[in-house]
Amino acid sequence: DTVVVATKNAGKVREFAHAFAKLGMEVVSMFDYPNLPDVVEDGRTFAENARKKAKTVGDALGLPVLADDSGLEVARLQGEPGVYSARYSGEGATDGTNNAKLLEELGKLDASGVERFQTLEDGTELLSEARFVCALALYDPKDDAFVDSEGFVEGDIMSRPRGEGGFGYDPLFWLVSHHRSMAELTKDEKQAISHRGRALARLLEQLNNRE
Ligand code: ITT
Repeated sequence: DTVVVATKNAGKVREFAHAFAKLGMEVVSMFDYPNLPDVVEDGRTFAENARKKAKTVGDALGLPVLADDSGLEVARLQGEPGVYSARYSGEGATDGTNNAKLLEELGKLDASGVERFQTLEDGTELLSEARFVCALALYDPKDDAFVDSEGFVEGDIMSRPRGEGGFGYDPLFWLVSHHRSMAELTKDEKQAISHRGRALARLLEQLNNRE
């Protein structure tokens, strides 16, 4: 069995491939369908954007499609970068430039005299509470119907990166529960607690309840 995931993000592809392999399913992504129309992600919410991506690709392929819209909401930045997480540092953004931008923005706050709220034993400072959000939409063009789900994980933004795993903002995302950054977790550990892992579990639950 094959699941089409409407994403061009290699980190997401790895995580979905890992999760679906446990269910005996393979993942194909937009890397396998390079000629599909680009999706304009102009929704105001993660859920809206996830539906948009799933529908655009699902209608183009005539197949059921799963889409993921996700991002980081930082408390002391009033929820930024939010739905703009992928492009936080502008055109040509990479994980590296986005992480640098995040530390720059939090650094501006510190300069205005706001105290950092915690320091780890290695000297890393925790700069703000934050959460990752993931909205999933499964779209079936046959009946023009969606199944939606959402997942969240709470953590703190670190003053410097730690770990080589995951992608995106993971090296700056501290998990009190694990006393490690998200990038220091194994794939299974990340799937068990992450916004994406939780959203996927809820989506599968809904699908199972329908049968
Ligand atoms: P697609 O739209 O092609 O799926 P994208 O990277 O543009 O890929 P989003 O618009 O959903 O996807 O942006 C999500 C961004 O949020 C992503 O680029 C990361 O910067 C961040 N992000 C999402 N999930 C993450 C995770 O598990 N760990 C770290 N950062 C994550």
